[in-house]
Amino acid sequence: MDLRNGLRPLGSTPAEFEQDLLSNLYYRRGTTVESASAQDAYETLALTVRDRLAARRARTAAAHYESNPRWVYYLSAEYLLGPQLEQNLLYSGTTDLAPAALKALGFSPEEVAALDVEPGLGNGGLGRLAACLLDALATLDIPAVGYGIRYDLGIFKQEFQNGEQVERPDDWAFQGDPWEFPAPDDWQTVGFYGFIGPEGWVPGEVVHGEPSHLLVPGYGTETVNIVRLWRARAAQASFDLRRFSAGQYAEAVQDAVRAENISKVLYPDDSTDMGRELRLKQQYFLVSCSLRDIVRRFRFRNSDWADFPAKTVIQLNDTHPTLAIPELMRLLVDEERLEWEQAWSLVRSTFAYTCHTLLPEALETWPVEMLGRLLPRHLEIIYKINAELLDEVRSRFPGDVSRVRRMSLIQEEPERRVRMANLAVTGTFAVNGVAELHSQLLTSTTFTDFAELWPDRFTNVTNGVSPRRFVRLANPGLSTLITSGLGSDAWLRDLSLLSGLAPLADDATFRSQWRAEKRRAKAALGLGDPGAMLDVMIKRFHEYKRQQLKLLHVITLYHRLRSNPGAFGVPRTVLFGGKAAPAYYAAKSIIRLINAVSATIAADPVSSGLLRVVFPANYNVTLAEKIIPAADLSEQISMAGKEASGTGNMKLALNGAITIGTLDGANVEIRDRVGADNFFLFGLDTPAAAALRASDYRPRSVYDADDELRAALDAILGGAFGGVGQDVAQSLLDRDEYLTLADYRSYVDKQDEVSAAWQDQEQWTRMSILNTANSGFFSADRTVADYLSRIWHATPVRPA
Ligand code: GFP
Repeated sequence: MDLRNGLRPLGSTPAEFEQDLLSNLYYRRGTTVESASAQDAYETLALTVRDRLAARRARTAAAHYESNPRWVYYLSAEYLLGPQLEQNLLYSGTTDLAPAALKALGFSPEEVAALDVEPGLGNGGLGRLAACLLDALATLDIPAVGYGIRYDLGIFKQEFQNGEQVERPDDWAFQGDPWEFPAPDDWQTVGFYGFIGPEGWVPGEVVHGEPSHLLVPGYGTETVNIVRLWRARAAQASFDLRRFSAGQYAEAVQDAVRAENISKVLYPDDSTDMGRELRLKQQYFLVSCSLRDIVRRFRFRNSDWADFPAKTVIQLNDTHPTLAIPELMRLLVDEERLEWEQAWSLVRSTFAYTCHTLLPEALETWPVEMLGRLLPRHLEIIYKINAELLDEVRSRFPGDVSRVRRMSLIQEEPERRVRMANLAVTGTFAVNGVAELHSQLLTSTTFTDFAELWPDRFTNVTNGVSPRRFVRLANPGLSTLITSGLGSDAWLRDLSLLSGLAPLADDATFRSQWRAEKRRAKAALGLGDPGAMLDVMIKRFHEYKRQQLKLLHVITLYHRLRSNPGAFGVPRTVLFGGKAAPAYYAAKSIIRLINAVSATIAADPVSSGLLRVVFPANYNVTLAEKIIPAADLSEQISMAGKEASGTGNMKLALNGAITIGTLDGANVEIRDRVGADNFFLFGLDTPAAAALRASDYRPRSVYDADDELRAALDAILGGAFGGVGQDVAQSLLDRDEYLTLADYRSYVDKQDEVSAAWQDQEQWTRMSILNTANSGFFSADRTVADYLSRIWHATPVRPA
């Protein structure tokens, strides 16, 4: 008996687990073994596993209450949490118990597991990074809460129709979500619109935020943290009974529908003003609910505002939650009645900001008109922050008018807009990029002026990934092999121990076991020939990431195959995975062209057994976990100076894929660690790419000078792939914004080296093992340790 919490400990024997499963089936699901559906079994299993974590959660919360620690709050518009069942089984130590208990009750564990739907509450790397950091925070016993939005519809489901991407709603929780704990008592009120009267801001619309939380267990420790997600609810008065009684059913609920639209979808289409305004509403909804919750938690435990920064650090995951800065000012000044100066000093000692991009167009700005209409008081506060900022700039750099203009929180031309990144830098004590190169480029390009004003504010924290999720769960076979090679599974909590695998690269038996694991993973993926090299490009579609470059290489291989099938050499399966933003037409054209090329190659008997292009639809965490273990070659081929970090590159290297890549993002650090001999480097580096972009670059002359490139582009233009993709080829010839043609020759030649290297399977396997052995640095645990020592300065609290 755990007396302090009055908890009956949950049993860990098969019989006890089975007993709990049965009682949950009866008492919580309200059904019986005879009449239970697979869904009943799934939900009951989830409850049984969740209970075990909830018991740990109770002990964690007790320890947190006792120590009143410094909290790390992570504010993020996105969380790509991945499937919950397999994770929670592993973290609760019930991976073996569960299937046995299910079978004993007559259920099929496979059928039950297939019902676990991943909450797709994010888009790409940024959302997945957030999930990896929460995992590492719990594993390191740091008191932390992740805050986000509980979107009804997550990232769309991607389907292909005639090769074109079609988006379908992702109603991920249509059956309810058994992992979630609703906490309706902690609801918050959020205002929008209205005016500023003598008493302050009077909102014109009021919405409720209702939280629920998911458990975030640490691995190999007792700690269980939470991620708290807000859902918008209409204030009760918004149902119009009078209209309903008059038969105006739609009108009766219209206010409620409008309120609840706020958390309806992740990334509403922002190609219209309405869509943009909805996004801004989402951002404010997230920060307002979360900050009120943070303030509530602080006040519950403390009485003096001066202690706020000592007890609180709030990390802004990109600019989406930047309104938290004026919102906290408003709460402190208008509601808590603090002086502006004291409030500003608290704000500036509490927030930190992570920037995830190098694309100027990805730095958010909002029209002053829209922000002022939606949040009039916040605009006032932003103006005041700006006035103080510009005074500081003027006194440090007298007479430098253009600097003042660049640094202002308000852009004047061509339209007055609020620059969220400038606000984020101004209102925080630390700003970090997500890889060494990225952080350097932030201070030397994106934020130069700010770095000159406040050099100490800028730092780097290189991204990392969860080894539990992306090695242990994704690749159980390889994990077992690693554990046997190292003699222990301690690497799952200290990934630097992987370096102990390096000597095994010279052990022929270990190498053949390693190869066998790759083949097994390929077979599990359902790819016909496990002997073919699996060449993988999995990531969001964006022109800077250059899926089009990979595609030009594929077409070149196909042309070589047609002209001389006998000399083709290495059989390859090229796999693409990823989604394009619904309104991003150029990226959608690339998707369509990939599918067309894939169909053409598949239909041509000459390619049989030698070249294949596969593009499974709806790339998500679930699919990533299947593809990554099987990959031989990892494509990280962005234009240098554009990819902030990349994290897929880390997941693939950790699973023994060898990278072909540019010197971009974290590729640079991966190459430094795995060694230049175990990495296929090509292309222009950042200064060379920038210089070429700044010069009179003519993609057409590159085309004229290279026969294979010309043949590839001519094939597209000439309609060789069902007449699809002419726009893609034309834009490369006319503009080539991301220097695809400039890097083509270097890339294709390097791919020839890749094929040559593949012929020596012993050597390839050696390289593969060394990639894993030397990638221990890329653990999210190390990332969190860096955040702790450079920014957060929070200390672990371990449950008793
Ligand atoms: C973004 C950046 C990536 C970076 C992640 C996480 O992800 O370079 O690795 O954030 O920091 F672009 P995406 O939106 O590209 O997926």
